[in-house]
Amino acid sequence: MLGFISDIHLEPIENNRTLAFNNFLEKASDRYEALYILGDLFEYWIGDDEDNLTISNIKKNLSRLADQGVRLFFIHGNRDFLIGNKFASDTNIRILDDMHIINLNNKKIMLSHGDAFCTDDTDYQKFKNETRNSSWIKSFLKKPLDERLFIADDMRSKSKSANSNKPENIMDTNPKAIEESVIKNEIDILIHGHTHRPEVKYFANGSVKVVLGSWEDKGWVFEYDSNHFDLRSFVI
Ligand SMILES: [Mn+2]
Repeated sequence: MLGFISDIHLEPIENNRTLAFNNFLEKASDRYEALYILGDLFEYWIGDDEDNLTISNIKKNLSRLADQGVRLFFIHGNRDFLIGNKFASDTNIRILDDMHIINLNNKKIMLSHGDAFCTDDTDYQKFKNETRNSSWIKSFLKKPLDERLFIADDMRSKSKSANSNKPENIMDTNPKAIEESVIKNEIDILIHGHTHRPEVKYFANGSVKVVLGSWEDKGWVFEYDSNHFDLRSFVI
């Protein structure tokens, strides 16, 4: 069985989410042959050189899972888009591009964090463009850790106050953008996170959109194997 999760938003504190997620990883090899993490595993990521107890525990548990034979994949979220090659090699996770397509039992499954579909939020898309180019990333990663932490905190509080003034539907995915992508690529199942609005939606042509939930009061995982799928939630 394959497991798909996103939006765990781990912080450097021991809260329910960190406990529940470490617990999930400890048991994951019983259930999954592959685990796909579709972004925002961490609440923020300022570079692979940062270390704290949350990060080291997650790394340890991910690499143990890989040792147990579970294949691990990651797609960047908007919060942890700076996760890089060192994190990937420390944990044996493979980083995939956004909109990666997997072919499974004659089904095409497209994976995304989901923010690329939020095309109505033009301020956010502008910000994303500015921060996802190699020169911005290079100059950010050159700064000392404490300065990067300060910038990340500042970005988070600015985005929080900007988002509180935006109408809800602006921050949701644009249905047209989703449908176009599904139809153009002949996708059977699109799986994404980001919006924190979990749902399974069927399109007229039989394609399915799965939106993963964020780990707050509940944890969420989409489970898929050849003859069934299920968007599962569990109390944490
Ligand atoms: Mn997100």
